Amino acid sequence: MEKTEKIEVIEGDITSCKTDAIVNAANSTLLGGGGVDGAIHKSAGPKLLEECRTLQGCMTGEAKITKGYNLPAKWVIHTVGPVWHGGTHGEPELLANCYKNALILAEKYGINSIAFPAISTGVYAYPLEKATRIAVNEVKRFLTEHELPKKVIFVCFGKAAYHVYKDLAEK
Ligand code: AR6
Repeated sequence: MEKTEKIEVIEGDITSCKTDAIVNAANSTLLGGGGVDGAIHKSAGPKLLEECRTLQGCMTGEAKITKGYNLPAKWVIHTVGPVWHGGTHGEPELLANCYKNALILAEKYGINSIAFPAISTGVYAYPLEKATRIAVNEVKRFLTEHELPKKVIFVCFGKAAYHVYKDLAEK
């Protein structure tokens, strides 16, 4: 399969994705927060927080995996995106690491399908188009070099993000 066929862009709420795994844009405590993190914890139920408490946090750019509990997804891969400080503080490399490390974990767990939110583009203020270019490049690169995951879905929260992703992912 061509790598572009393995990528899909949809508009929606990641908590309803029926992929094997969904990715959470968490903070370094892994103990919940607002945005997509809050939505994932709310849908997964309190057992997710209980498991997260055992993980001892996560560094920016790294990723950790938990079960999905009440979510349709079997797994949640938590990653911590960089806070945008103008782009000269290692933000692009750290954001690329989020995608790469989440995909490495997915492959390790035999995950066929995975859904990503637009990591760092909410509370962490990473400019959407810059972040999307990194997301798309990292995912395409990984899919070219690895068998798993077989399918990656970019879940966009709102029309604006959807159009940016569509434009860049289909290039
Ligand atoms: N489904 C898909 N995407 C969503 C959803 C959803 N249900 N809700 C929001 N988004 P953010 P960050 C989009 O702020 O910038 C948390 O408090 C949103 O529109 O969730 O990485 C954490 O605990 C945006 O495009 O994450 C951290 O403290 C994208 O998800 C901090 O926010 C990411 O926005 C992380 O900030």
